[in-house]
Amino acid sequence: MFDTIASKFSSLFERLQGKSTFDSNTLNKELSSIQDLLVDSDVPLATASSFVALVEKDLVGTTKNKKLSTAEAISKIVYDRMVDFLGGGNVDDFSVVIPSVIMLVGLQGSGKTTTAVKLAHFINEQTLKRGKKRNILLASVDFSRPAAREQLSVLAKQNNIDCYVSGQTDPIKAAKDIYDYYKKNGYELLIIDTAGRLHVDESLLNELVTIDKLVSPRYKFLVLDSMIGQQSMQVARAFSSVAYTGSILTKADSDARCGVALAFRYEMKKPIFFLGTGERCADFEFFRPKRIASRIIGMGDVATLVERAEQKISQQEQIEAQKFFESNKFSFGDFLGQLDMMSKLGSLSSLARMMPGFASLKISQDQLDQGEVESRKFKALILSMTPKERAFHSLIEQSRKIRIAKGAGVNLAEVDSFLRKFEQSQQFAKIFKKMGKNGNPFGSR
Ligand SMILES: Nc1nc2c(ncn2[C@@H]2O[C@H](COP(=O)(O)OP(=O)(O)OP(=O)(O)O)[C@@H](O)[C@H]2O)c(=O)[nH]1
Ligand SMILES: [Mg+2]
Repeated sequence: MFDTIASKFSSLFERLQGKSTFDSNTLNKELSSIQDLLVDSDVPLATASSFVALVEKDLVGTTKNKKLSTAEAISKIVYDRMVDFLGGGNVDDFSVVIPSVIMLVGLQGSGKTTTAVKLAHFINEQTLKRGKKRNILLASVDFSRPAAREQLSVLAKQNNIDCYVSGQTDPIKAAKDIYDYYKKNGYELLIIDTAGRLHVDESLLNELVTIDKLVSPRYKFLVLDSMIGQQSMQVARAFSSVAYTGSILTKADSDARCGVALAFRYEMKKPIFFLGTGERCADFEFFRPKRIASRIIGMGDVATLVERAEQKISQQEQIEAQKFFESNKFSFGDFLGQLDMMSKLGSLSSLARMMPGFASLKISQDQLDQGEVESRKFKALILSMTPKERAFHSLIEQSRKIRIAKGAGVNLAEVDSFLRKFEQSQQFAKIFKKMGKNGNPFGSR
């Protein structure tokens, strides 16, 4: 997510590091490279130049008032302005009012149907955390494709969410029928999926406005595909007649540039509520300007990583993980546990991208994929060991290595290399332990 721009910002900040002052020529050059990299990331020129003008203005005040070097000031100001452009630092998470109708609108293929189910699932998960349950109904008024309504009901069923398929034959009658069904059956929330078009046209907008009047949605979300780049602003403006509440950005997991996020918020002055980050139902998160700004400028997103860990890893597992790092005698069994825990958090590449400084390391997708393959191989190797071998790896002599290699479907050299890497990681554990005691892995200096 935002990989390209993150690595460009990282290179820019690296280049500036250590410089305490700039002559006006250099400064202008650096500011215009910020503008260029924004435009390359699909930010409309007008938005990018407003951004840079504000950075320049802030720079004068900050270097005068605070004891920051120009380079430090630029990275801080770029971050602060980015947060501001994305909606500000104190945006509250969306909290749905009950009862409500939520309507999703957007272009064909933008992700409305998938998002309808993701949103229902997300609200369910959030409510469950508070020990409650929400009664949610999904329904579609998309008559443009024969399989559209079927698609929603299949996805809803897979995720145990109620879905009503109206027997009516046109979107307007169906909307009325769906609304009556929602009311009669005491649902707390109705999420309506609508039809899309390749381009916004009058007939679609008229249809949406009529449905809007019939079902009185409290929230109308414009579902925007992050990949459509500069075209997104035309779409956002064209849908204005539906008076939508804000937007949901989808496909942010693709090599999405940040253009849509920055331009939408700045130009439309409406909030972005959520981010779709993958095809799975759980790939959905709140849009939080501070975290997104960190990702865009290559500072990582540890807050989201911690949140994910809290949601997906039990407290007991977290205590075990702590022990793992503190012990210098961890076994293959512990290692297996760590691999399982990592996979609960997401793919290696999605985790790596949230680490601060990742963008500046310039690790390629191929290298990350290779890491993913390696960790699967490690898992197969450990699973081919007996419990005794997992606890005492010094037992693993030649004949055992041959058996383990066969069991894991790898060659002998790979077993040797794995054992060597494991021993190295035990050395790391010693360093971590020391770090825990001294606060510095290299001892006191
Ligand atoms: N990678 C990724 N794919 C997504 C995301 N959201 C949706 N998709 C995919 O995008 C494609 C289109 O999604 P739909 O939900 O069918 O889009 P739609 O807006 O309902 O499309 P129409 O009904 O044709 O108007 C599907 O293959 C989805 O799996 C996302 O956040 N990330
Ligand atoms: Mg659809």
